[in-house]
Amino acid sequence: KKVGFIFDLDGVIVDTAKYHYLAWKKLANELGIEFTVEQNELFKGVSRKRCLEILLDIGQVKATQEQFDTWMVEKNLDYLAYIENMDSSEILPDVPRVLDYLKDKNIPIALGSASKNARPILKKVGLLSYFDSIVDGNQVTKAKPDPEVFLIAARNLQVDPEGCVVFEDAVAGIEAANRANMTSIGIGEENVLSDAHYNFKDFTEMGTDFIASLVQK
Ligand code: B16
Ligand code: MG
Repeated sequence: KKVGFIFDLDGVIVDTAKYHYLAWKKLANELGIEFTVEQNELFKGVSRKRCLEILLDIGQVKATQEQFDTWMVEKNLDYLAYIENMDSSEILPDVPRVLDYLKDKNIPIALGSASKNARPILKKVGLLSYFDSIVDGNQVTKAKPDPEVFLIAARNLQVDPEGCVVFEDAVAGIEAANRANMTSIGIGEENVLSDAHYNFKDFTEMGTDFIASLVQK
C-alpha cells in the first residue's frame, strides 16, 4: 500500500514557536494582557486569527474589526522580523536524517502547516526541495483540529489518508490527523500529546527501524 508522510512546520521542522510567542507577547503587553508560556500552548497549530481571538479572550479585551485587523498585521510584522535571518541552524535535530531517509526510499513528502509563512521559512532553512506538496495557511479554510489541511496534503500526494503518517507537536494537530484517519506521531511531551498513536520527544529519539516500519504499512 502506498504511503505518504506529512510534516507540520512550527515545532516539528523548526522551532519557530518561540518567535510566535515573542511576537504575541509583545502585542499582549501593549494591550495590557498577561500572556504566559502555558497559554502559548493553546496557540500551537492554531491559525493567526484564532490566536488573536484567544488572546483577546484571555485579556477580556473587546476589539473593533479594524483594531482586530491592525493587531493581526502588527503581530505578523514582528514575527517576520524575528524569522528574517533564520537559516539551516534552526532546523530541529535529526529532521534532515528523516527527510533524507524518506527521499531515498522515494516516499512522497508533504508539509501540513497552519502558517501563512511556511514557504519562505522552508526556503530560508534550505528544505523546500524535499517537499512534493506544501499545504499551508494560504490554502486552508478550516484550521486544525479540522482535518482539512492533512486531507488536502494526502490528495496532493495521491495517497489514501489511511496510508499517511503525520508528525505534529500540537494537540490540535494530533486531533486533526486522527480525524483524517491517519497515523499520528506526537513530537514533544507525551502527556500533552496523549492522543497520538506514537510519541517521541524529538526526532533524535526516533530510530530508523521505526521509520522503516511505518514505510512498510
Ligand atoms: P502564521 P504549524 C502554526 O504553524 C503555529 O503553530 C501557530 O502557532 C501559528 O499561529 C500558525 O501556524 C499561523 O502562523 O501567523 O505564520 O500564519 O505548527 O501548523 O506549522
Ligand atoms: Mg506545530
